[in-house]
Amino acid sequence: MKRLQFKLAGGGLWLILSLWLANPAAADDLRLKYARPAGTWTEALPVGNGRLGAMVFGGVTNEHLQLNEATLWSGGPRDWNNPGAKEILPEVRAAIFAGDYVKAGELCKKMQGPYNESYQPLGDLRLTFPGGTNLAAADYERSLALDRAVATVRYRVGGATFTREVFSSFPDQVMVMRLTCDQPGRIAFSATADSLLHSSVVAEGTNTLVLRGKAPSHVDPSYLHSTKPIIYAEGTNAEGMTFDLHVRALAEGGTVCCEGGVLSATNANAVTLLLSAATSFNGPDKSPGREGRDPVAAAVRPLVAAQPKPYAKLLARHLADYQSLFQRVAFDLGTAPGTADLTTDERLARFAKGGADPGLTTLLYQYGRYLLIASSRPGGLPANLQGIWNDSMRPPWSANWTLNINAEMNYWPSEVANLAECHEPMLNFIQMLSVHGRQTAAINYGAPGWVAHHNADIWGQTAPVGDYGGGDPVWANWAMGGAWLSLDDWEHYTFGGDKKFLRERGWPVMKGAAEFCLAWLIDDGKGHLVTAPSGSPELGFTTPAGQRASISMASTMDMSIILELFTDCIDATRVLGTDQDFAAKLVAARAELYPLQIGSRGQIQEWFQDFQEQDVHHRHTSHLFGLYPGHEITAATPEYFAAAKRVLEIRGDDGTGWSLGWKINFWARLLDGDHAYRLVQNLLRPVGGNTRTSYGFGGGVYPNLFDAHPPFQIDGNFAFTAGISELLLQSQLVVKPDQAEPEYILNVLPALPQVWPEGKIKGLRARGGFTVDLEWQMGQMVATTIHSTGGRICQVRAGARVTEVKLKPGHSIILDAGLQVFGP
Ligand code: FUC
Repeated sequence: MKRLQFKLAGGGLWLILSLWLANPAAADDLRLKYARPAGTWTEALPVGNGRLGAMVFGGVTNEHLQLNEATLWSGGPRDWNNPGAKEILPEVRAAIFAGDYVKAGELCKKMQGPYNESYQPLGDLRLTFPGGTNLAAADYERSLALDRAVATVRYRVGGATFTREVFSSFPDQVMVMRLTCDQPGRIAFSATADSLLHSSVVAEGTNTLVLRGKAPSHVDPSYLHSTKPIIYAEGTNAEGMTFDLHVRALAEGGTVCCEGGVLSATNANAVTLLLSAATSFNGPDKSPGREGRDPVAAAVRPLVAAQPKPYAKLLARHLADYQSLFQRVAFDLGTAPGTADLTTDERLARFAKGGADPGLTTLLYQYGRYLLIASSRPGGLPANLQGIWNDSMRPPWSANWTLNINAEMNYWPSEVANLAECHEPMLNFIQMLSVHGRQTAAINYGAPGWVAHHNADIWGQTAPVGDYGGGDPVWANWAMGGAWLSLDDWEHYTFGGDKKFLRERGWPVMKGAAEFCLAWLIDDGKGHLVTAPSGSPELGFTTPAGQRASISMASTMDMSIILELFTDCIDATRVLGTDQDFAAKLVAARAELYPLQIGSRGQIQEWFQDFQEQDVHHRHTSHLFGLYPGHEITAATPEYFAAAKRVLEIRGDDGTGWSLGWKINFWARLLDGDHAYRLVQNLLRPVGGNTRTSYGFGGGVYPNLFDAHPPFQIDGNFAFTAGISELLLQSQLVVKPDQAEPEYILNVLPALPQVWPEGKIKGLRARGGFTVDLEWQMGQMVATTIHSTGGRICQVRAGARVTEVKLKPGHSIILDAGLQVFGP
């Protein structure tokens, strides 16, 4: 118990209250740990600072760090727009209105452009230690401390204990590996670096190894069967990103030398390795081969700055930075007896057999936050399909930003799980896409505003991919990428309440997306506005005539995204007091949008007609966009609410990793925590080493808790964290026509699963600039602490109880089980 002082709003009274203050979970609950070195990539442990990433294998005779730099991509800027598309568009629409959906799909292919480029691996650092393979190591442990963002390897050889610590520092922009032993003079290794990309290794001075290379000018997506998928442009001034990796050894005692491509240390007491890397990426509009920035200078700068800092200082700076983000949320569901001494893989196996382990849920929850901090930091790129971790030149789906669910999903936890700063890279990326997407809208469709389609890459691709006819329109021609992404700007505003952000950055992006949608919508001749062509990612249907097709009009996801966007835009104009004429257009159009339909099975229809889906268990559940992340389907619309539930019953509780993660969020919004928990169990299923691409079932987690689609895809990790948050706290805002200040509703413990009767979470964020701490016992809320940054009014709901709370900026209040102000 700790005594806390709270300033209560309203009366301006100071009350002294005794209450539980969430203690951060014990440090050991926040560790992934293993008794063996990683044998495979999905056993290795990820570290990252948003830009520099490593997978740490932790061997005894060899250490292997597989390395990434977030900006290292194939290709360069290019013209992906297709001026011929606008000639085809009327033909596509005519086919759709004639009911010839097969023909419409075929015609759509003519509106495509080139495929996007691929994220590339940087290289590998390999350390060989003396002693050979017969080295007998005891007490081996490999771990990742989520509260410190440090990967540690520790083992004993004879009487000597060796320790290796690895972290990636955001403040110093270097990766650091520290090798120590509790006996003097025992640190020795030889290190080499290599890359799958064209590269060479040189020594710089006596203590630095430099790997210098160049990326291909083009890499085909992994799913394309081509004879020459990887192309390098040869010659001076040729296209292709260049890169540098510098590895510098700083020894305490002993000697270090660098010769013949080998960096070695002998008889040292300790060695600190500093790793720095940079590419010639110079923004999405500059050729990285011809107008790139100098990667050498960019790699050397942080190295030189970090070198004089002692290891303890580098570590302290890293911890101060990382923990300022990570420690905002503490989460405790209790610990099951017998789990403390188990390794993470043992816990996964035990949980899969039905052994209770609430700590595994909190571990995976915090891992999602860890991974977002490690892969998405201000000034950098947003987390791609694999965050920043990738060891392949043809990673699954190019490790790009897939906009029909995956890229957005990556940012679902960012606001609610108190990492709004980590949302920044995505918000910047969206702004960049909005510029490129304006050209695509104009050139491809003759439309105002901006559009993005299914895939984006570092070059800001916004047009339909498919190499002018090779892509299936069910994904390639989906045109709602920009509209969906724009909702992130609104979400960022609703959580933080930053009107300046909304006015200067969010609103222009949202407005541009809405302008495109207004132009893209057409009259169906029956009193409704529809999108056409329109598909439902990435599922086809059978037409009434028995044909297989995928393109028609007004699929539910299109209409729900547009409804959400228009509503958010209308609200934004009220909040900002701007663009009243535009708002009036949106109000008028919104009233005519083709509405949700309930089909013959009592389900929300996926398409404008009650077509039969080609796969009833398909991983995408796009027609429930209005349930989550949208706000169209709530308990206040009981028929839709029931019909949404019916969709999930038909789709079932299996799926790929991200599909399972989405379903946790759906069931949370359906206020059914127990059903959501079934998905939690499925998502925690160990998939072992299975990395074979599956488009159907079998999602789960790898030994390192990376989400398995399979293969590895990080969105499921992020959806998990978002979904668990959503089970514990939901919030809405209501913007009334005549009020600039929205009203906020906080729903505490809306969908608590029965398996978590007791628990506490500190630091969740709610819309309106609130931060909320919750404690519950016997399945009932016992204390809710609400902190307000912006000083707003909110309505707090716990089951049937409702109360209104008025808080001044910076003030807090504690409510008891009856939602009464907790007082002495
Ligand atoms: C979409 C999904 C796949 C995968 C890929 C990255 O194409 O349908 O399942 O997640 O994106």
